[in-house]
Amino acid sequence: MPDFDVLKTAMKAGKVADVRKLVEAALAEGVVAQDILNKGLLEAMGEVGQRFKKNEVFVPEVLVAARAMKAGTELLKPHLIKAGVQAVATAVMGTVKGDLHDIGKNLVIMMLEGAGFAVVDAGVDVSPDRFVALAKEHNAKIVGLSALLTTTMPSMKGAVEAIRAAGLSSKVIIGGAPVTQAYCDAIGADGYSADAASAAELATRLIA
Ligand code: B1M
Repeated sequence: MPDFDVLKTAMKAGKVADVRKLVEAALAEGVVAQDILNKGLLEAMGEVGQRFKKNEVFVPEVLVAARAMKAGTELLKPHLIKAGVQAVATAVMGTVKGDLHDIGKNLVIMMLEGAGFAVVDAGVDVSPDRFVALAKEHNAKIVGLSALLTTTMPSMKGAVEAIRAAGLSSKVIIGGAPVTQAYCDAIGADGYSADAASAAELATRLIA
């Protein structure tokens, strides 16, 4: 039985080399890749997300933990594919048209991945049509829109309308510093969250 606490501690501290070594050792011991993912990496990311929400850790700590998680999941990926392990769902995530801010979007992606989603990163300056095309192509259950400028928020409305007009069943979630629940209600999006960890919880609730 591997010590998942040691792996979780290394991941939360962002120790990439240690995470790689521990994941490799667990695989060599015959531990199932999904257990390493669920009981080690995803649990650790969940704890980081909760602490981030409570302002106990900040963006740099989340970024280093996410980098360590990525190092671990890269080693697990071939084993998970072989075992036929599926992501909980696919999410398309991007920053809306005219907006180049991507730090918050990237944090949301990390938290979604930490919650078991396969995430298609649409990047920044993403038009409503592009969101529709990606959501269709990847059969996305969630489309996440981020905006940091009051001037780009209207593009969220455009994206929601385009997704509805295309007849897609994807749930649209929105966030970013100027975005509010009232704005979410006004444009008919499916959910708003104020931070990255809550965005992952919201997405999980919406696909349940
Ligand atoms: Co810009 N910028 N910026 N900027 N920038 C702001 C946003 C601003 C508030 C600064 C200010 O004036 N005080 C202001 C916006 C004013 C407004 O509209 N109300 C502003 C401006 C005006 C501009 C330019 C127009 C400046 C200019 O050129 N005159 C220009 C616009 C460029 C463009 O986008 N077209 C611009 C450019 C830039 C840089 C390129 C220099 C750089 C971006 C670098 C990058 O992202 N790669 C930048 C930065 C860094 C900022 C500040 C300083 C920091 C933003 C950030 O990354 N925060 C910002 C001022 C500030 O906030 N102090 C500012 C950290 C990040 C983790 O937070 O993105 O809010 P945030 O994400 C949070 C939540 O909002 C939430 O989760 C995250 C964490 O938990 N969240 C979601 C985000 N997306 C979500 C989606 C969800 C759910 C939650 O569901 C899908």
